Amino acid sequence: PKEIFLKDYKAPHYAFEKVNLKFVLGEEKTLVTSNIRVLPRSSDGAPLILDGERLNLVTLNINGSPVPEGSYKFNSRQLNITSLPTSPFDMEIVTEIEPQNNTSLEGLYKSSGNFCTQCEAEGFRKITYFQDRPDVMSKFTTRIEADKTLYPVLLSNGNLVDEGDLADGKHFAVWDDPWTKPCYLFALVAGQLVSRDDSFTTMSGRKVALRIWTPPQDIPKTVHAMKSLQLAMKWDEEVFGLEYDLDLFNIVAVPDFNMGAMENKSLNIFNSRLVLASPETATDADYAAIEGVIGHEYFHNWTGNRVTCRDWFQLSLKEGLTVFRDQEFSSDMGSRGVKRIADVGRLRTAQFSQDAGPMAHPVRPHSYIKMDNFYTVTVYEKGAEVVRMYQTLLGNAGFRKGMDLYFQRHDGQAVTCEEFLAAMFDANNVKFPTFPLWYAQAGTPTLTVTTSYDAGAQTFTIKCKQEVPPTPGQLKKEPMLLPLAVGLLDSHGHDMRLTSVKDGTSLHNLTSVDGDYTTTAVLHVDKAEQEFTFVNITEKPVPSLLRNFSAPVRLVSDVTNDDLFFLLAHDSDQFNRWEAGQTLSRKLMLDLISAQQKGEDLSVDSAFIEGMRSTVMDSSLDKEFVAKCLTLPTESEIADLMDVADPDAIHNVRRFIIMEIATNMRDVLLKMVEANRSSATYDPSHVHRAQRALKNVALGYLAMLNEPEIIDLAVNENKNATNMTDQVSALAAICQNSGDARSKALAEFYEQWKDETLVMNKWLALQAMSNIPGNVENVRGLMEHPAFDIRNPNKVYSLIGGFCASAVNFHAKDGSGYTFLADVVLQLDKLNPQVASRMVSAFSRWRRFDEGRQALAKAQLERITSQDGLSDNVFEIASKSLA
Ligand code: HT7
Ligand code: ZN
Repeated sequence: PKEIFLKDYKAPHYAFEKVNLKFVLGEEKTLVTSNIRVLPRSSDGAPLILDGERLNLVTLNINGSPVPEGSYKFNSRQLNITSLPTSPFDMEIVTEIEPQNNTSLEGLYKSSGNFCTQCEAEGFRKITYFQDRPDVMSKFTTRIEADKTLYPVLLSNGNLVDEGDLADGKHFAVWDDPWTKPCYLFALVAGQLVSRDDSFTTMSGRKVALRIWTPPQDIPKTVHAMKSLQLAMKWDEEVFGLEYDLDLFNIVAVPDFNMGAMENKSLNIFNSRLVLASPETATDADYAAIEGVIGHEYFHNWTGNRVTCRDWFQLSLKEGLTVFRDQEFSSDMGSRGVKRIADVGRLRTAQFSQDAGPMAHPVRPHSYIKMDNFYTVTVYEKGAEVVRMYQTLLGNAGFRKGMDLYFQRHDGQAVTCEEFLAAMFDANNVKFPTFPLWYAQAGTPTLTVTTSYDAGAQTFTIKCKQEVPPTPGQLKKEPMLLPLAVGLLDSHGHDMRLTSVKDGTSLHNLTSVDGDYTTTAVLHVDKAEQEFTFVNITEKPVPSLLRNFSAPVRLVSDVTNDDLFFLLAHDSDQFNRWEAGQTLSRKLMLDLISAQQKGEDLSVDSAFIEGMRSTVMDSSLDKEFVAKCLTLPTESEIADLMDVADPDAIHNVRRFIIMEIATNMRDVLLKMVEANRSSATYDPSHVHRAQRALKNVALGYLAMLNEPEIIDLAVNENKNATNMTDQVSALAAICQNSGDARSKALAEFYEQWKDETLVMNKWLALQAMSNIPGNVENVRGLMEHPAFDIRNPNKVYSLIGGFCASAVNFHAKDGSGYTFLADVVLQLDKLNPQVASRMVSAFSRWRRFDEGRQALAKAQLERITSQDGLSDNVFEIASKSLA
């Protein structure tokens, strides 16, 4: 397979000014006619190279005449046309495709009988020959012809400009998109769909029609999605001054979709799981995800569509920025502190681990084999952290100035990350020379902080050491500017006033935005070693470091356990208050793991339990925040901190601590269950969601004790649940232990929900993630169950992805988990390489385990790479994992 490098980027020789597409949709063949107005960008007569895969070329004309045979050639990937005019010309290409046989779910394909498209990143080349790259931006008009009974609804980008009936029971529609766009934003949908219709009046008074399309039976489940869309449109106007730019915005929900959703211009296509929700079938987490992703795709209209990427290496330009925007949107709609905790949790569990493994890559990768493999937590989540750092460094108003300048300079263009950075810095008149390294250097920096107080001088000094670890292909790294937000707590737990800080020889005054004193200082750490001294500090403070997780680093500090308990009780920064508890938990878990490995008895310090108890009892705290504080770090977060990951020991210790908490706080936890039951009618608002979160963590902890009385309680919670959040949480609590109650609850749940495919995915995931020994056989069995379908990505993510998330069974010592995953990957690769490659990624951390497991995992990876006809997608991940 061919590797593509950022350094080789060259602008295209030809511009495509206007593209007229005609689709004649059929059951056997679909005919695609593409008429393109081509503008040569130089007079050098360079060949025009068009991308195309799995296409049957029918005709190729230039200015109305067939291109002679000697003037073009093609292979399975490209069509190369020579002897072209040097002035503007018209090119017509007719191709034939078979969407009904397209199981890769990219290009034009069928989902539940309806036609739909997915073109990002490089799917348009499966529809017709084209310069399939984001820096070729054109105006598109699309005519769709299809059988009227089978496909009554015909949609594409832009405005509907014509429609009507044709002979033989067919009809047509013509859509015109007035905005230029790259072909990855093209979309087409045809099928039996109905819409929920509503509207939004923009800040300049334009009425925009909003439509959410689903099969008829799902329409009642689109209320929340519509509300989320309206909130997102309003939020973008209020926070960024960005208004929607067409009179119609469509969303279509499809059941078969490789990722979450796609921001095609004015015709977003969504995985059904991120649109459809009712209290009975969707959890609070589903409701939150829908709000976030509806926002995310809508926000792309400006960050991604109006200003797009020059090439796919710049993906984070749109994705990092848009994730940041959706995180801010969700924070404003709910609890800012809890949202930050959830986002950092994901970053630390998934991205830090990617950054420490064989697939580590910078936010802007230097090379790829298959671009689909770079839609990663690094590009998305770490990319969002990079955007957040601009905001932390420049302040909210400075960040907004930068965004305004970015749109002023680049509306309608395809640009690079440098251009975003330049807009941010120019708008604020700053230069931070080491900041661009965040785009180029992979690996999570370690920031080591030591502190000292000088009572005589009344100064408090913070010494920082920054190291960026080596990653594949990048052995030496430079220090990069990272904002370190710091607060200092006095002995009462109050924030001290911070007036000035010395950085080397210069003294900086610290003020808040309104010129008053501040209680959080943002230190600019940009050297390998650096010292900052706060002056006028009248007593020894407890430092609160890296407030709100101000930079994506691993923080190592000399803060003591006593300091951590103090911060857990008092820090005004909600994130750091939670983080203090997590740091204590991480230390405890690592200590107990090493005790267990030495065969020693395990015990949990009473101070830890008391810290938990006082957090839970503090009625001034948000209940969702308390639920987060009660939740221990994930097994994979702990595995990452160990020299040799020991999945059994980690699991046993985590379970042991939960049982200790449940034993010692039994009464408190029972009270929490009693006091936080849902009312009969579901209320998705924050207060009610928070109650459910707390109740369900408590129930899960209690059920771990496996006492008959508590299992009865969980069984009742399951039976009497008035919403899916409570029902599935109670089911999960019961399923932690094997036995009759578990089998019965699973069987009843299946009977109740077998006709709701999205609920069935929860049922599959719950069983797949089980830590019950030997679960691999159950999962193999479930692959044959009617609730499973290997062609549906959601089902694969639930069952196979769920299985890989259970470290105990996936990493079973006998290698059964590894063999199972390799079997599935090879089967899946023939159908859907994108999904297969996401699954094979579960192997990528195999070197973190003991020698026995390493040998078993390596053997399976070798079995995969030696397979004939393996896709480039799976090859890239598997071979990089082995390298
Ligand atoms: N921009 C979208 C990316 C996407 C995608 C990429 C590869 C393969 C399939 C895909 N479906 C959607 C989604 C987003 O980040 O907004
Ligand atoms: Zn996106």
